[in-house]
Amino acid sequence: MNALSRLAAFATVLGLAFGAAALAGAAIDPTDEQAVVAGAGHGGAKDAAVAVSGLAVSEGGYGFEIDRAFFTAGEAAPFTFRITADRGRVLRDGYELEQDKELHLIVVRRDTATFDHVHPVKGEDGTWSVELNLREPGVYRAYADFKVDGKQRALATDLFVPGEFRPNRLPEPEPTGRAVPTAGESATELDVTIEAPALRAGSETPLRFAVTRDAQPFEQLEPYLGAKCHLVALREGDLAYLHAHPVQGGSEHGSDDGSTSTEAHGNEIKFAATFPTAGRYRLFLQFKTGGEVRTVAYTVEVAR
Ligand SMILES: [Cu+2]
Repeated sequence: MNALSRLAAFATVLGLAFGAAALAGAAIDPTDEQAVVAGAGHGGAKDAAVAVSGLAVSEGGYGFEIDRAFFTAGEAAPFTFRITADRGRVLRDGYELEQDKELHLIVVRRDTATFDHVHPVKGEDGTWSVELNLREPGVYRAYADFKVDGKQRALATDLFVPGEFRPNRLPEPEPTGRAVPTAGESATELDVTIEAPALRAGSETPLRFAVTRDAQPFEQLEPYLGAKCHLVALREGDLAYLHAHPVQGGSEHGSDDGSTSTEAHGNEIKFAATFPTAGRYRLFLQFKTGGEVRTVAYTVEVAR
């Protein structure tokens, strides 16, 4: 772990919280290793209820209406859907940008063996469309992650790919993962080590990731979705959803926004995470290098 502490890198500090655990107005010192999200209502109160999201197709007056739930394994096909608001009115406007996008679509097979993160295009009538290619048979969870009225929401539904489903077991926790290119083949093998000491339910904990190539710090990280990286965590059992919200220290004062000068080139990525309950979670970290998005997956264990 000394290697980690030696990495002199400014890092984008992000807050990770389930749905309603708003991070607005958070104050972060990006140079503080113990940086936590202040003013977010956690206050170190372990028993504070943390709302979860990603469990419902309709919530808080908003709905996720899909045009198809069945796909053929390995065949790219259009996926269209709408977000509805009060009394079924299709929501066309009012989406707030979150990590540079009005809506993020995450599709994960229910055993968490696959992970896709795409950005559908919105038509004038409010219909979102994107091409999906679900490669293997199984049941998938699709999350529409968007922000309206200042509140982050993740509505979710199941998608089905007929065929012989061979579910994978959730991998055991491992500190280092291989960063796999999302598309195409890359000759550069990158490893990403997670340092997540003493994760406890309901308490905010720093998570640190360090990117290396051949055991040397790898610093050629490019901005991805307006931040240094993107992180999603799913709870084992019900696939409740956490989406990382970048919390960029001092940006209001014109200092580091995580995407300029030397600050963007450190090989370390930091988050502050609050997991609502004890148990295992699957984390999907994404970052960009050489114009290519890479995904690393981890299993973490959260104690009571
Ligand atoms: Cu996205």
